[in-house]
Amino acid sequence: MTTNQPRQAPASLPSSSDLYSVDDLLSDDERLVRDTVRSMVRERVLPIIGDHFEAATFPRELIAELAGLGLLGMHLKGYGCAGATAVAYGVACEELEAGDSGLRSFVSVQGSLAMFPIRAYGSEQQKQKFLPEMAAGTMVGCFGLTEADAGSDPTAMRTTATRTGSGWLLNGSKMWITNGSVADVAVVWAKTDDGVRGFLVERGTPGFTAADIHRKLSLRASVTSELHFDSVELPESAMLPDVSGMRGPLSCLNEARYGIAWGAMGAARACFAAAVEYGKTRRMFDRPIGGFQLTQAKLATMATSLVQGRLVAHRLGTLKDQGRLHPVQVSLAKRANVRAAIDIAREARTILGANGITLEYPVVRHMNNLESVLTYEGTEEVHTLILGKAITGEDAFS
Ligand code: TGC
Ligand code: FAD
Repeated sequence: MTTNQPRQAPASLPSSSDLYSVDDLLSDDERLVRDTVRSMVRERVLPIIGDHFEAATFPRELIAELAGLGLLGMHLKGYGCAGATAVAYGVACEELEAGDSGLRSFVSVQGSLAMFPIRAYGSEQQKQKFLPEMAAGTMVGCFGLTEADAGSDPTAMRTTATRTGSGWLLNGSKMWITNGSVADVAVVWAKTDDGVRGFLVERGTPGFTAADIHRKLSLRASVTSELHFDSVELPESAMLPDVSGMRGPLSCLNEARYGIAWGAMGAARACFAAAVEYGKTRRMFDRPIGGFQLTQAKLATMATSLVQGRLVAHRLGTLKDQGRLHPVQVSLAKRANVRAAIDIAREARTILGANGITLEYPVVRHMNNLESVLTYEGTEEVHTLILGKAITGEDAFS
């Protein structure tokens, strides 16, 4: 049978890092965020981040730049915050984490874990005092939920706040706290007679100390600390008035996990791009290693996971912007995208051979960082069980 239909030329193929043109789903404003953050990362982060990772230091000089781009608390409204869409916030996380997970962590903790609870549950006075400065980067925040013996199960926390005549007495300690020793204000979750409550503890408050955790082999360009509270006296006004119970801290985690679902794809994209480039230029057995079928199979699987993860992140953002996001959907995306990213990073590492273990290339840095990302904000296993509970109705935690 013949047909008179004219033959159409196939559409041109987008770049290998965005084979499904997921970026076409972005609005003009979101594309501007992508381009601005991407060029900041290229010009200001990539030249220095390997050295910071090696020295185990956080590039504090970047805080003002992150603030200048409106990235601190960017998805919050009012009080000096940018009020951007959830998708724009996600895009920023993806671009930042293409630089380093430590940079995205800083922004996640500041905006989603420290500023969000103040915005959502703080008094007007707390919002006025902290949020504009935190958005401007002149005040840094941290989030203290985890304790040495209360990680996946934060309800086991031992930190307590007891009422005094004029306020509260805080006792206990927190472990693995991002930005802990650089923070001007710590959002600390503690047990009270009225359930778990959040407290704003300012640096320099007598009895409050922070000590950095050393010898980390992951997330080295990020500060991680222990916080200690030894009979810390707090005024009544230090308590977040509008939330009690585990809903308080767990609702903050939704915000940060959301950013991680996007961010992990940035780290994955950077690893994939490094592997593609290396595959084209590295020659072995008289040909580029990208010409070997085994290398192509690796790259094909990586490219597919990247498309899938970025589509999931974008859909998650759309649901959030529509006010239809359920925490289980966040768990699905955090779990799936971090797993995809770590698999991509490990596979990219193999393509780079011995060069893959050095800081001359970004891959092993991302790969090691992603070990933390897999664990924090709910381990892979915790998110598996959250999904399992949603699917079956059976709660594996209790
Ligand atoms: P359950 O005791 O049943 O629930 C308690 C209350 O909380 C509510 N809730 C949530 N609300 C909002 N969003 C969520 N995602 C929520 N999950 C639970 C729940 O409705 C209930 O409310 P109410 O009013 O009825 O009392 O707790 P659960 O069984 O749901 O949760 C158990 C489990 C294991 C899932 C939870 O404890 C958990 O997520 N554990 C993981 C702990 C974790 O992720 N820690 C992260 C610490 S912060 C961090 O890692 C920062 S890294 C930062 C960086 O550098 O980027
Ligand atoms: P555990 O809870 O002891 O888990 C150990 C293992 O047991 C994991 O594989 C876990 O999945 C598994 N496991 C536990 N329970 C179950 C179960 N019911 N079923 C199956 N398996 C289970 N916390 C903060 O509060 N603020 C921060 O800013 C912060 N920043 C961090 C930064 C870094 C670099 C890191 C590494 C951690 C950070 N954390 C922070 C802590 C992080 O949230 C915890 O490490 C995480 O919640 C896991 O707790 P854990 O390390 O005590 O592991």
